[in-house]
Amino acid sequence: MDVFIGVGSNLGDRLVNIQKAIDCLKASVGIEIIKLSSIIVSDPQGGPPQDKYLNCVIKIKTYLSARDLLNTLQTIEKKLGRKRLVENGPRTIDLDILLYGDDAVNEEDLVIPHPRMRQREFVMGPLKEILNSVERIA
Ligand code: PH2
Ligand code: MG
Ligand code: MG
Repeated sequence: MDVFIGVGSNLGDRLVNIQKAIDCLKASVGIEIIKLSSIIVSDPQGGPPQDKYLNCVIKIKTYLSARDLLNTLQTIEKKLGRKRLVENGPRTIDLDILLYGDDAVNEEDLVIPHPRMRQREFVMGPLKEILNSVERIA
């Protein structure tokens, strides 16, 4: 399945956090990284006053179900020190499933496509960059 993951960080060394998340994804069984977008700086949207974010989008191929992928992403978030304190508050790393093929999922803790992605330029910009890029030949 082709899957797009939204990545955000605004706590600690943001670039290192994103690099570590990519390394963890690479090391995960059943996940292959296909493309990385540029990493952009973005103003925080929602939540308490907080520092600017670094955001990017990653395209992967996976045979994991959406549920198993969510579990894997949450394990990586915890490993990198994510603590859920305030809604939309500062975070070392946030890994969100944006699109899971053409599938729609509507469960209490998992909604795909990501319900707020269309209003978020820090998601749509990097996502479009990947979608508009040309597949590599050989
Ligand atoms: N994530 C949020 C809330 N607000 N703002 C920016 N700029 N980038 C984010 O990744 C972000 C946010 C909740 O996940
Ligand atoms: Mg998020
Ligand atoms: Mg999240």
